[in-house]
Amino acid sequence: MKNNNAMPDALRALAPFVLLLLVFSCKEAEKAGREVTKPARVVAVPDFNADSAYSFVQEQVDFGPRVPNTAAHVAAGDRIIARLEAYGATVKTQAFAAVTYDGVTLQLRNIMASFNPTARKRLLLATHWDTRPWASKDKDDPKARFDGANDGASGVGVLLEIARQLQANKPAVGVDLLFFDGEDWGQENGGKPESWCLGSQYWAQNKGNYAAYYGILLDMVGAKNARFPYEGYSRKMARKVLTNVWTTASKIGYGKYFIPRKEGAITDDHYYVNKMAKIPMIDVLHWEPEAGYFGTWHHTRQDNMDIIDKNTLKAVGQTMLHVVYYEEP
Ligand code: AHN
Ligand code: ZN
Repeated sequence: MKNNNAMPDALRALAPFVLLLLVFSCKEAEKAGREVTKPARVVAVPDFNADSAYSFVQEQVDFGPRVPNTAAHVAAGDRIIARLEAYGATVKTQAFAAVTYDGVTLQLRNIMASFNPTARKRLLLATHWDTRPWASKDKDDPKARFDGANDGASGVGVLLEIARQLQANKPAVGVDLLFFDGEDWGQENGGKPESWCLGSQYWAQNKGNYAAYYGILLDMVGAKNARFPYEGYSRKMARKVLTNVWTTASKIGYGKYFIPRKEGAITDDHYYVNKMAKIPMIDVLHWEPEAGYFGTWHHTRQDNMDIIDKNTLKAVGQTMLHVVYYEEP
């Protein structure tokens, strides 16, 4: 019979032994505790552009303080919506009125941008976009307006740059970016915690059938030498999310920012998303206990572009992209 097989007869005779040897070495590897089954999943993660994020922070600040019921607030909100639409998101605006602890009725808007809107498994990234109406911790002028470059604009800048990246590279999961309004008109010094976070409280009670696998809140994520600890509610209500984000940050070289230190609980937008909307959400929150919880610039006129550092924006933004693109559908 003519041999039309590419494999020479001698090799063919050896084949069963080669197979045996393979099976044997796999068994040996297994015994030795080596991984023989699943190779590590490798995913291409887009490069977060900190210059771009910085320009979005600057753009928000340039509108002036985004204090509810002012023209700057309306214009800055319109710009967020316009950018999200330009990046191909499905944008929904939730307009509502809310009364502050000191009796002012505010016209507010929560803004939600959906990417990959038909995907069942969804991640929710959030921040607040309003500015506190007074620099209440400013020694010289506690009634003054202030820029809110970190407190407000930094989270907006990071999320808008993430939006730009989401348009360029479709992620495996759905991603929703949520911009809360009315976070910062709250009562300081042991006042009512519910006086803060008016936008997230409204959203959590009026979100319809919206659901997400988990969420991450960004609050004051642009200051030089920022440190983000394990915030108390995040630990209690979304521990697995916290572990995933902090492990990811340290794996890609940002462990200096995302520090493994337990700190107390802060009533922030994530609290209402956890409690009322039942979505596990952590808070990536700037913390400086030596400076009295938040930084010395917090709720003062020092919260301006001078304290914003592109390295911090990069650390936060790149960690978020890594978490998003590594999530399996
Ligand atoms: C409290 O101070 C209790 N919550 C508000 C957190 C905050 C204010 N984040 C930014 N500004
Ligand atoms: Zn604030």
